[in-house]
Amino acid sequence: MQNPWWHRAVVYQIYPRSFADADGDGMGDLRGISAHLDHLACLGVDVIWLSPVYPSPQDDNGYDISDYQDIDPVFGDLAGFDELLAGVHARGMKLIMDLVVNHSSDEHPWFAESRSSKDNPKRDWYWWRPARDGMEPGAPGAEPTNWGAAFGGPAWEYDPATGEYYLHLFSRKQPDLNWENPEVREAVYTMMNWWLDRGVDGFRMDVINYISKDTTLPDGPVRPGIAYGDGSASYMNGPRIHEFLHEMHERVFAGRPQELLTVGEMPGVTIDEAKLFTDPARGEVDMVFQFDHVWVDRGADPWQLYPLRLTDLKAILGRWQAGLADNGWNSLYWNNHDQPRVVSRFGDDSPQYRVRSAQMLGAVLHLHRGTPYVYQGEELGMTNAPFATIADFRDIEALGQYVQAVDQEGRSPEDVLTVLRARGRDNARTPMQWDASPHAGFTTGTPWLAVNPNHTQVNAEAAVKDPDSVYHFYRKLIALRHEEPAVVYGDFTMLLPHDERLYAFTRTHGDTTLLVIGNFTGETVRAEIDDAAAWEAAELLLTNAAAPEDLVLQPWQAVIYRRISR
Ligand code: TEU
Repeated sequence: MQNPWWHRAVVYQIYPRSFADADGDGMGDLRGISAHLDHLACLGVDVIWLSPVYPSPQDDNGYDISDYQDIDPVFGDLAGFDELLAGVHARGMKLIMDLVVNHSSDEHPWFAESRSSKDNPKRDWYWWRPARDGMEPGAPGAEPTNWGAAFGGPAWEYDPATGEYYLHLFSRKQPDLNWENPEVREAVYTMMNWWLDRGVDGFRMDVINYISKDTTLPDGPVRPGIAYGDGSASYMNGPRIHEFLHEMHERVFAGRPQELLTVGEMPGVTIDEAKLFTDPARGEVDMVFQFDHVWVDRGADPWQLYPLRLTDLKAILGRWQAGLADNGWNSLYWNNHDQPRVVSRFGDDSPQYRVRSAQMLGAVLHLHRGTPYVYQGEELGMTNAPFATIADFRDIEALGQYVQAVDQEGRSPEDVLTVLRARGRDNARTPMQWDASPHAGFTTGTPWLAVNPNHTQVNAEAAVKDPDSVYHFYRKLIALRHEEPAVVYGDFTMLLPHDERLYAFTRTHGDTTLLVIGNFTGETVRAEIDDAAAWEAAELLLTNAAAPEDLVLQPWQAVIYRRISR
């Protein structure tokens, strides 16, 4: 277990609904993915993570699963899945599935049984509770706790059939599974083993640090201006979380001969917790997705935009690098299907600097220690979308939060829209831009979410032809990780922690040291670092503009130097 293969790997996330539509219904599908595997093989990624493709009412775009062991007809069928898996393996890549087991769909047969009566054997597979003491079931405010749900409204839904409430931390169509019940855990492990036996190479585990809850379910604190309490202290990294993940590891992963990958998505995970989750000796998960750096520009008021402070971003990522330096492992990401596009968020998506700032952001991320994740379209420098009104959004989170903020909390629709435009998840979900044709080569039909009009400029066909594109720069970053051990194993040292303009660090492995500097501004900036002269004379491995003189970086330039000491 000294140096697992995934230390050297780069993962590419596909959001199937928005990747490629082979049958013209306006939604991506498995055959569409199969047709584009060479795009990924040429990029050089090692692993594909597939967001959910299971049967689902699609309330939360597939994160509400009604059958864990099949494929939604919208995406294809199991035969098409096996074909895709074979195509991935034939190209020397691996494929990991999304595991969504904090909750199921309310249309899953388990939940149908559970809600059918109080004495159904599966009643206890979900979190059922009576109304608050002394209150009329179903009356306003009678919910068992004051918690709000992630997508607006209360976290409890009243079910008149049995007069009780069920817990849903996300939408009312995503009831939380009760992991206290050993039958639930058993059913999940059986399902996971079924997929591994089919040949998949691991799992990305959705909000997996929410599965253990404080069973007393206390009320949470209420922030000013917010309609509901925050229950997260009762379910983020709950009391039995390490026990459950270790049990899962034993029952599913331990002793399998394949090279597998597990990554736990963990909003609110701390460095100390992550050390435990990713300590190989504990047998829990290989790595976690932490959220600190994507919450860097959030503040006290959820409906206000806070600008990026580069010093904060560096402090956060620097702490994670240091925290997992000796044991455990980081995952590295700017983007996924829940985050706005990074070039619009931390870079400059204007025509002048879009390509260069996207490349700089890629260089800074990929040169950290950890396993980088590329989200579809990031390798093209895809940008946020020009949403005009709330009617342009499709995401249940955007729509639900809009209603709560405007109708219940009295926010101005314009303020809420301003934040949704900048931060909304649909920014990541506009269709993949393959070419300059009317729907960007994504579909011959009507796309479920409008294609970004900039696809006439920003698309894969153009990027692959242009040696200076974001695509080819990402290809070089990925190749560099595969070739240079210092990228994988080098010790990380942050430089210039107080500088608001430059992100600079070194990576040292044996006698090799890499220097990485990214200019996070539209101005030329000189890097004031120790032994600048020596670095100036060192080998420039990669940059996205002319080689600097005197370490003066052009707007949004990134440089990666290498020195070998003898
Ligand atoms: O997301 C978990 C999560 O915490 C989200 O609430 C996310 O942080 C937020 O939407 C950002 O604005 C996972 C999935 O990635 C997401 O797509 C699902 O909607 C969610 O779980 C429920 O399954």
